[in-house]
Parts: sequence; structure tokens; C-alpha cells
Amino acid sequence: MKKLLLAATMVAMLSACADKAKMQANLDIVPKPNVMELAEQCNQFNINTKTVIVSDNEESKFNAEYLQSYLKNIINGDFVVLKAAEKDFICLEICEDIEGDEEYVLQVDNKHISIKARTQAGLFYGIQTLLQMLPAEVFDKCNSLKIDELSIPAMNVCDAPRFRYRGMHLDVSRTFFDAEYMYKFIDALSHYKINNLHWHLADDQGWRVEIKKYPLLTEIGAWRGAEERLKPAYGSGNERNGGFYTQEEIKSIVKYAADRNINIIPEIDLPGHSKAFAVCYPEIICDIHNDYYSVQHEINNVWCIGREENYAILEDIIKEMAELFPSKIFHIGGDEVNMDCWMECPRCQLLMKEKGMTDVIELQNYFVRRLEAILAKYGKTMAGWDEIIDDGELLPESVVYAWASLDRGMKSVKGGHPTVMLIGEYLYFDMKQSADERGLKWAGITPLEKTYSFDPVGTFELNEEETKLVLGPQGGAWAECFQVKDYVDYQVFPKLLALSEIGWTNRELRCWDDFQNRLFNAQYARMYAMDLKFRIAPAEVSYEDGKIVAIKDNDILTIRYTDDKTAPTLESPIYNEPITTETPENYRFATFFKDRSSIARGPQNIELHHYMKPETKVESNLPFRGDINLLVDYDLETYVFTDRDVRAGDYVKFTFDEPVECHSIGMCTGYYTLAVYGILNGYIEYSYDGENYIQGERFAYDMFDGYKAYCYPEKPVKSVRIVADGICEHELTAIQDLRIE
Ligand code: TNX
Repeated sequence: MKKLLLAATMVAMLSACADKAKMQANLDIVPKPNVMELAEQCNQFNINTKTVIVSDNEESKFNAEYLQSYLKNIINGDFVVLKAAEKDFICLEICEDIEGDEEYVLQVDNKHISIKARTQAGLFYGIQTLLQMLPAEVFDKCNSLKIDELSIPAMNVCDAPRFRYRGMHLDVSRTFFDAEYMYKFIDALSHYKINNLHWHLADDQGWRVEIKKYPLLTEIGAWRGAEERLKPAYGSGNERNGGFYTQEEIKSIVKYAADRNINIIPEIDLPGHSKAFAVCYPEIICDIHNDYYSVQHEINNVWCIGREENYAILEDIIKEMAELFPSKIFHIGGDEVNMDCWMECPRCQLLMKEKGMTDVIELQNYFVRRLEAILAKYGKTMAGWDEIIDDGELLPESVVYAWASLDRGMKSVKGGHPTVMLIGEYLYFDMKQSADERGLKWAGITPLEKTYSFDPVGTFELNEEETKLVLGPQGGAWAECFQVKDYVDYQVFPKLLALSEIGWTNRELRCWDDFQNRLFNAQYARMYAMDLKFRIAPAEVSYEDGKIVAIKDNDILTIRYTDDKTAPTLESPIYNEPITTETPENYRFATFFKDRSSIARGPQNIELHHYMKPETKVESNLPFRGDINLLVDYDLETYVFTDRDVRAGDYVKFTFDEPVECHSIGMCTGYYTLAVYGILNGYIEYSYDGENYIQGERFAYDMFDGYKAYCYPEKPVKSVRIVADGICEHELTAIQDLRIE
């Protein structure tokens, strides 16, 4: 393999037969194999009803049956598994000569297809490459249209990953995704040769793993709601919302993943991000009056470092979890801790004195080191977010997850730590993908091309030792804005395919145009067959010189439009040429792939709403964190946070200098376009005389606008009030400007 890799440019020999072969099998594989040569003769192997699977190794049983079940999805045949055969067979062969742990060799000639590897992981990846050559429906477990024969061109594939760690992270705390979804997610990861799933199981908004010794964690800490100890958050609503995985469920998910060469790394985020724990067992936090908010606006969510009993609790938990997760790596978080509470806590202060510490940051290091030691007792290596390298020494083998920047990752590598790179601006899949789509944007707007451009080593000069410490890339799927499963799919796919190629394919073989071609020629259809609600690239829409122009990324997409602000459907007219109009703000465009549509958008270079901007005064009984007058500058992006949680009776009142004549007045609460930190229980009301109010809509949740409420006055309006009549989400709430039309 080494030799071949040295020659490692993909030599697709375009002999006369290649085109013909390509019509029959699809070679638009992701991640792109490192060496893939088509044979010069027009040989091919036909997979049909006669084909059998040959596997003489008991350990390969799973892989043989896995291949069998997928082939049956698309080709008529039984694909029986035999120990040997003369011809018409696909064989899985363990071959000690192959070096790499995940390396495989796939050869096709007219008698057979052979997949050779030293390990089951290698065989599994050879199978994935083969499956990707078949029609997309191979991935559709419910596909009923089967074909009789399919030919694969003679070829030679020699393939091994560039990085030994190719990870995907999923936050199931902010939004809970059930076991059924986890299986589907794992299937999709495995088709793209991802080999680690970093499962973010505990954070402020939910504890998701059953711990027998601490039952309250899942009886109480897994649920949010108006009547629960954890407040509603991120659009979860008044009703009891949440869930957890039983230990039995975890065992079967872990096994399912392991069969597919995916190691599941559990994370419980400590010592901050621990609100869900603290509402169940309040004794674990510092015994002080606490008003130190975390960056995500939570209080009372940090473990007390000076309370010795806490380490026994943590050991109990790690002990139970270590049995559930065979992963060598165990992630303890370590990010975004507001350490100020430790300054006031007598127990933490005493500990500092005893240990001769001068800064609270040393307490975090003390905590992390104790966890390192507990984990070592259970055979685990600790991992944490990149903050843990700032606090002091660590065991050299402790793994660092670099998220803030590539420089932070390099600092970790230079400090001698194995490092996973999931740099926010490239690999945080919860970021917006374009300005008018949903998503966070603290790390910037991240289109697919930006993600694809990432290199885990960057332009850093690393020696051989340091290079080995770069374990590989990982995608991050934080779930504050996910709410529904479909939205995970939307944010993660097709970005995961870019991640897969960053992790697997050699640098010199990566090419954006080629990747995009493979995406459209083959991968859209595969993700569709996998039933993933992936993001379909929306058209670029602009208005210039009286015409709207919409541009799509590829011809497999169809653009449809409306002229009444509604989202286009499959019945809407197809866009073929620029549209001449004087009312461009009324048009909406969406691209379609089969029956699925992208987001709908109007021209991106014009204002789509003409909100009125009357002179307005604002007042409230609530304390605000910023200048309350930002609520009347009529710039929607300048929302203001309240300085405490919003409760029944709280109000914000807007009074217009002159009565305003309009047909609607609306208020969206929460971050602009983000649907988080909004008013859960309340309504909007309006007054013609500034004294008597008429109630408008109650706040209702919208995936794009957060909790919003509108009213429709019939006469000029003097004032408008936003009134809360119940508890709200989070410890504070973001209020935006009125939208008057
Ligand atoms: C930062 S990255 C966090 C998470 C958030 C995420 C949202 C990191 C270690 N902490 O708690 O969910 O940003 O993008």
C-alpha cells in the first residue's frame, strides 16, 4: 500500500471502456479513494442473481451479512454466504500483508470482486466503497424496485485514511434525539467512513444517560418544562420535554456503532455546563449566593472544586459509564467555566490556600487532574475542550479537542497532546450556511466550500512526532437551534461529506470542483435514499436593472418561484430566465431535488420588508443588560437582553410620538433569526388611546423567528405592549424591535 500511496494520484485510466463502465457503475465516491485505477481491458464483473459472497473467516460474519443485506436492497438475488466458490463471487478476505488498520484493497475482474484487509474495519470500508458504486437505492431500506444485474468495471482500489481519527460530534443535551435517530445517524456516518462519534450527553439543558446510583439525573435532569426543575429552553415549550437513554439502549447503540467501525466517545461536560446535574443534586455547587452567569447565560451550573464528596460522586458516575462505553477516550468537557463563584466559595478558597494556589484557574486544573486520575483507574484517557491546556500541566496522553482556532490546536500539539481539530469557523455545523438561513454565527457564516477547504494540519510546520499528534478532524453539531431531527440532518449533511473527505483523502487529491460534481452526480441521491433531510443548495437570487436573476449550483436542481411571498411548491412555475418586475420583494425562489426543496428566499440584495420606523419611546419594569433604546432604533439585529428571567407581569411598552396607521405590528423575541432566548408565555396588545388595550396574538414558536406575536389594528395605534403572563425560557430573554407594516 505504501508504494501505491507514494504514487498516490488517482489514476483513472480513461480507456475506451471507461465511459461505458461508468454508465453502469458509479465512481463518484465520497470520500474519494486514494488510489483507484480502472483496468485497461474492458473487463467487468456482473453482480446478479447468481452472485454469492465468499467469506471463510468466522470473524467476518457481520461484514458478510451486512454486504448481503445491502445488496438485497437493490439487486434481485439471495447473495448466500459460502466458504468458497469458483466464480461469480464477491469475497471478503483477511490478509495479513496489508499494513494499515483501516486499509483495504478492492479488486474487480471478470470472475470476482475481492475485498482484502487486515482488519474488519478495512473490510467494512472496502464494502462501503463497493456500495457507493451501486445505484443510490442500495441505501434505501424500503426500496421495492430491484434490478437483475449490475456491472462493475474491472479496477484496482488501494485505499487507506489520511487521519486515523475522523469524528462527528452530536449534542443531545440541548435537544434530545432518541435511540432510533441515533441508529440512523450512525448508519449515515459509517457510509462516509467516519470512525468516531463524540456523544455530548450532558450539559446545562439535560442529562441523557441513565446512572443507577443517581436516579434523579434522569428522573429530573432529563426533562425541561414549565413544571420541571429545568426551565424550558431553546424552543422546548411549556410541556415536559426531553428524554434519556437507558443503559440497555446505550449498550446496543454502542455495539451497533462498533460493528460499523465507529467508536462512541461519551462526554459529560464538567465542571461548568452542569445545570442539569445541579438541579438534581444542588449540593455539588458552591454554597454561596451566586449570580455569576456563564457565557450562555446560566447560573448555578459549576461544580464546587473544594467539596471532597464531589470526587466520590464523579467516580461513581465514571465507573458506571466506563462499563457502558468501551472507548479508550472519555471526554469531560472543561469549556466555558465562569470561575468567579470559586472566588467567593469558602471551600474553594480553603483548597486554594492549602495547595498554595494564587489564581482560580488553578482550581480548574486541579479538578481536571483529579478526573484524569479517576479515569485512569478505569482504564480511560481523559479528553477535554481546548481550555484545559490553559490551566496548567496535564498528562501528556490527555486528548485535547481544539475548537476556538487552529492556533489553539497547534498550541496543544506543540504541548505534546494528541489533538482533535474541530475548529468552529470550519467545522461547527450549527453555524449559518448563508446570511438568510438559520443558525448561529459567532464563528462566522460557514458555507460548504469553507468547510471543505479545512486542513487539520493547516500551514503549520510540524515534525514527524507532532504530525502524529494531529489525530484528525471532527464536525460539531451543537443543538441549541436544532429542535427537530430534520434540522440536524439539514445542518450536518452534506457538510459531513466534506468532513469525511478532509479526514480520509490525501491533501493533494482534494479538489472542490470535483467534490461538488460528485455531490450532485451521486451523493444527493444517496443522501435522499438514506432518508436524510439534507440541505439542498438554495439558488443565489439577485435583483438588478429591473430583473430578478436566480442561479442554481447544478443542473440536477430545478428552481421554482412564486410572486406572492409564499414558499414555492412542486406546483409552482419553473424559473428559466430572468424575471422583469417592479415588485421584486414579493418573489420567492426555491431549488428542488426530486420532491424536496431548499429554503425559499427572495432577492438577497434588497430589503424584503418595508417596516415603518416611527419615532417611539420605550419603557419597561424589567432591568436590561444593554441600552433599552436599541429597541426603538428599528434595526432588527440590535436586540437587547433582559438582566433577569422574565416572569408573569413583566412588560415592555412602546409609545409612538404620533399614532401609527398600519395593518400589522409584530414582535419576535430571542436573538434575531435564531429562535432562541424568547418569550414563552405572553402576548402582544395594542391601544388606540394609550390607556385601553386590546389583546393581539399570544407568543407562539416559529423555527425561524423564535417566539413571535402579531396584532392587526384597525385604527391608528398609540401604543403597544409586550406582556408576559407566565415563566419564560432561560435566565434572560432577548427582545427585538417592533415590526410595523
Ligand atoms: C460553544 S464549543 C460551546 C457549546 C455551544 C456552542 C454553540 C464549546 C466547547 N462550547 O457549549 O453549544 O458553542 O456553537
